[in-house]
Amino acid sequence: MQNRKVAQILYEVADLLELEGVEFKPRAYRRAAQAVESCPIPIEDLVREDRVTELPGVGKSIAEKIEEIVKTGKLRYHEELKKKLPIDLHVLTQVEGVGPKIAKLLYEHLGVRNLDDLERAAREHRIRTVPGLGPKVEEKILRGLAEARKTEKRVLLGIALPLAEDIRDKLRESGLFKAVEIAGSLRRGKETIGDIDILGISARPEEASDFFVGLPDVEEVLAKGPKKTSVRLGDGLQVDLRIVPGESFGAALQYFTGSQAHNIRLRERAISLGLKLNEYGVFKGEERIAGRTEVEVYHAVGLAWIPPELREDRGEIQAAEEGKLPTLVEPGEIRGDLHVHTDWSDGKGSLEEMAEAAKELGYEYIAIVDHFRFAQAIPGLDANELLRQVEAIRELNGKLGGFRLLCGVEANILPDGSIDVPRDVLCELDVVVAAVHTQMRMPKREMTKRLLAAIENEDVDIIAHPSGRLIGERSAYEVDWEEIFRQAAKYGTILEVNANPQRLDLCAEHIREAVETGVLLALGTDAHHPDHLGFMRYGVLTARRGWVEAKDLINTLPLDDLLRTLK
Ligand code: DGT
Ligand code: CA
Ligand code: CA
Repeated sequence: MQNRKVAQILYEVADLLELEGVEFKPRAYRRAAQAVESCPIPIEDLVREDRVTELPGVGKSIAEKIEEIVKTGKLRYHEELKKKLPIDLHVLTQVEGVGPKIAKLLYEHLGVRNLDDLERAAREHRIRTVPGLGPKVEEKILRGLAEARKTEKRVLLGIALPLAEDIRDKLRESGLFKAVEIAGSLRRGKETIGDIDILGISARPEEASDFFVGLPDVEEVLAKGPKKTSVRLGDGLQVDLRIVPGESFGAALQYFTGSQAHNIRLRERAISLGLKLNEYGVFKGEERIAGRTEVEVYHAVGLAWIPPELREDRGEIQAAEEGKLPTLVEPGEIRGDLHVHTDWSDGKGSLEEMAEAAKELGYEYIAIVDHFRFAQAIPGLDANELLRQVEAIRELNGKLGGFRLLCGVEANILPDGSIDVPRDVLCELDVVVAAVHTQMRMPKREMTKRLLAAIENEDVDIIAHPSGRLIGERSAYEVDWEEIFRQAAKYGTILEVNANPQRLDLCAEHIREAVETGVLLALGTDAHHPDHLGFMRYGVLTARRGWVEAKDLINTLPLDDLLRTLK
């Protein structure tokens, strides 16, 4: 999979163009980069099948550039741009506090080309000497560096999970294993993954590990043995396979699912009960009293089984002890997707195609919320086109059996907090989604005011991707979340959990705060292609990590109740 590498070059082209003061193009490159990065299909496959332009936001010209990168490993256009600014711009701007402009200043004044240079300059307090920067910027960069180092090599859940499931399924089909399960942060549904952990039971461990290292994705064998084998895949991701005895499988699954903080808490509890807990089982003296299944392990220490998504030492053990674990929302309870784009704006599927794909997933409805156009060069509908789309949707709904397309729009929240879609158009719609798409680096107080204005606007139903973050690319807006959640609860404005693996926005921690404040949530994939409807699972995992129950999510409502809630 070369998706990440291709995306990085495109992101860097966007930043370099922006520094040259080029308009609109940077946005186009960034959108293309996002599309490549979050595409579940290997980009080299799309190139081979001549399907690159199927990616949302990718036209002919950028498609040719993507082909060039896949075929030659680089892009001449990128190299040309880089001659003027020979630095690791993409890596540097991932550090919070370093935008393209600051990166350029740091290069010109201090010769900073990469993360190591940046770190040295910050530690030696040279950043504060650059005109226009200062001690505050320097401190922010130092903090940002620590974060960037931590996330540097992590992979998105949306990339790692399909890869891991593919490996798991191949191991299962080999006939060499009695059981195979995914453990680690992946099983907990974390938004980024350090490495993939897989557990198996096998009566033929040597053959089993031979089979594992022979899988087509494996590039390098890091360690090999009958108990533990580690490999590196083509795109750098590490996979650990541990083969454990059946009577310890549940205990090992518990241990290697983590989190480490949860495990430490659980072991303390075992000790306080006079028991010993480790990856081989729960022991009373020398006797193993549990270990074969996870349920057994939790019961042995007096707890109900705890869903993996909750295992972060955030109060789940106490909740299990008191019988107060939440009944987490299940994928099967989701009746529809509330954030879908079509080829009326920048999506790649028609209304019919998106509806068909949604019906196949067993949904009862989806909300069509194409972008409203706020600048000529950016794809989106104007008021008349939106009204025509409403007509088209109403007509199509007549032919879809029990299934229903909701008419909506993704309006822009302008810097002053107002919405750019005229009111007389809004009242024709079933659902109004609003989101920030421009001027994202506002000071905290102003950005909070901007979002609050949208929340208090009675025409707005849902605030989409409320924090604006792109994982590993762009940090969240600075916002007073407590205030946002309080007002959203008060005005009954719904906040989105955007299920696109690059966004997962709100994040799990904010989801939990929001729900505790009484905010209702809506799951939406932000699909720009029929295949993207499948992102829903990442949204559900993230919601579960935020302790979400069915009642907190409007996607679990039957159509009539949903429409009533949106009114
Ligand atoms: P990752 O890979 O960084 O996304 O996160 P994890 O949680 O998958 O971490 P990993 O792969 O290092 O280890 C898998 C699990 O094994 C971890 O969640 C908990 C358990 N584990 C690993 N090392 C330790 C340890 O030193 N103490 C305890 N209590 N548990 C550990
Ligand atoms: Ca792991
Ligand atoms: Ca591991």
